[in-house]
Amino acid sequence: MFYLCQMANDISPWQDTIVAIATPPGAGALGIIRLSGSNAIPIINALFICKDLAKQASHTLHVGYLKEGNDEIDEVVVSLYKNPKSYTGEDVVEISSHGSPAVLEQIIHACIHLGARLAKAGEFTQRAFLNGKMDLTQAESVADLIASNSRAQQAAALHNLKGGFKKDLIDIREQLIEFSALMELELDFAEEDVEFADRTKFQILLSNSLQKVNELIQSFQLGNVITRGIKVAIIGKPNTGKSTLLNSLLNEERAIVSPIAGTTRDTVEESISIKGILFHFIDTAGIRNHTNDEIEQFGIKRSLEKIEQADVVLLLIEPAEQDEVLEKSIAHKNYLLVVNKTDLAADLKKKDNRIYISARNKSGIDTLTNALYDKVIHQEINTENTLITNTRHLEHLKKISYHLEAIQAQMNQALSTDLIAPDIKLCLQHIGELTGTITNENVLDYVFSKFCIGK
Ligand SMILES: Nc1nc2c(ncn2[C@@H]2O[C@H](COP(=O)(O)OP(=O)(O)OP(=O)(O)O)[C@@H](O)[C@H]2O)c(=O)[nH]1
Ligand SMILES: [Mg+2]
Repeated sequence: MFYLCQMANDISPWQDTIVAIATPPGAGALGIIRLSGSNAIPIINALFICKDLAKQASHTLHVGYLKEGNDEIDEVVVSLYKNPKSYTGEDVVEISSHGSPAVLEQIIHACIHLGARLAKAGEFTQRAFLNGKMDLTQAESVADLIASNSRAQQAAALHNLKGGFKKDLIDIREQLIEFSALMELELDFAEEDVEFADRTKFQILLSNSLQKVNELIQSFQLGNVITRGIKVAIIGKPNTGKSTLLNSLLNEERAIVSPIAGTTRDTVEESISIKGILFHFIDTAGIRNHTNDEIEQFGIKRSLEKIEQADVVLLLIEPAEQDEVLEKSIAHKNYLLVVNKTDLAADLKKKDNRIYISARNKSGIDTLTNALYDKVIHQEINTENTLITNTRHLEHLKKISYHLEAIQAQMNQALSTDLIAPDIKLCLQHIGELTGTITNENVLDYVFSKFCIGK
């Protein structure tokens, strides 16, 4: 056992062997433990009693028993991935055991006794990045994909995992390098007093890059909405059917409904996915001017706060009613006027810009959710394009855009090319920081701290 620890001390810090449970905490049908590093195979081999795993080919599965000393641990399946063809680029072993926390813990302890150490959050992916298996944008997308809880978020993360954003950055970088090459050419001839009158090629390269960068910056608006989800406050006077609407949207009896005005006291929040986007609905206490009930007053105060926090407000009214006071109070917000209880109004004269539903009978709910979606999503979501969802990316892109504009301004003033060089260098530096070719420990700590253990 000792020689394994000894070996671990002799190698560089990111080559020591790490181990972690890759499946979520709690009991499950299966649990997966992952090992990565130069001792991954010797460690599993010391525990696996059925065959010599060191002699097995990469990308093979092996069924057998794990045993530490005289203690049998479990019957498992071991997957072997030999470097460099593995997730991290190192030797990787995945142990699928029965998903008992006790079994998983025993395997982890056995691996640690044999010289492995517990992995830090994101350390497997960090190694994949450091070993050149992926660039930093792809590594970040792994965490995004794991955290995604809507179809749109998942699609945006998967696009980047497949290298979508990376490719955009490579294209921009290539254009800038071509631009620099043209510039150098001009500089080389400068002493000979040759004037490069035609700078159209420069302009095209520059405006293409700038357009692409600005498109990416603009995509953050949608990307951010997709990541955060959309907060929708359901408001109205007491008894208009707000809680009934929440229940209809969720298809379950989540909030208490009653004919007594002032039923909802505290806000109730639940999320649903509409066309792949997550909407967070907030059922609020009905708002009325005169109530002596102290708890109801608190509820009303909270409703008013929720209105301010919401991205969209649904104002519920009854068919025979206007609610000019409340409508005025939300005029500064993005809102929809919703007429509920249409089942009670026989010959209703429908007005434009209102949505008619019966929350109790679940009619008009699709029209409402479609209108809600259109209210916040103004463009077609195209999974072929990169969506910027990450503020680290946004900040670098804004700086690239700034320097590209500076270059453009200098070109327009026909300034000498050597004045432009520093801005190009800065653009390339920001691209390098995005992809991770230029990086430092702080950036890596920031990026990988967002991961879960075992990934
Ligand atoms: N006929 C009819 N009744 C409805 C409809 N929606 C809700 N109601 C009834 O209206 C009453 C009030 O509904 P709630 O959902 O509790 O109303 P609320 O707006 O949450 O009320 P507060 O929480 O008191 O502000 C209940 O008796 C519901 O069954 C509807 O579409 N049609
Ligand atoms: Mg209610």
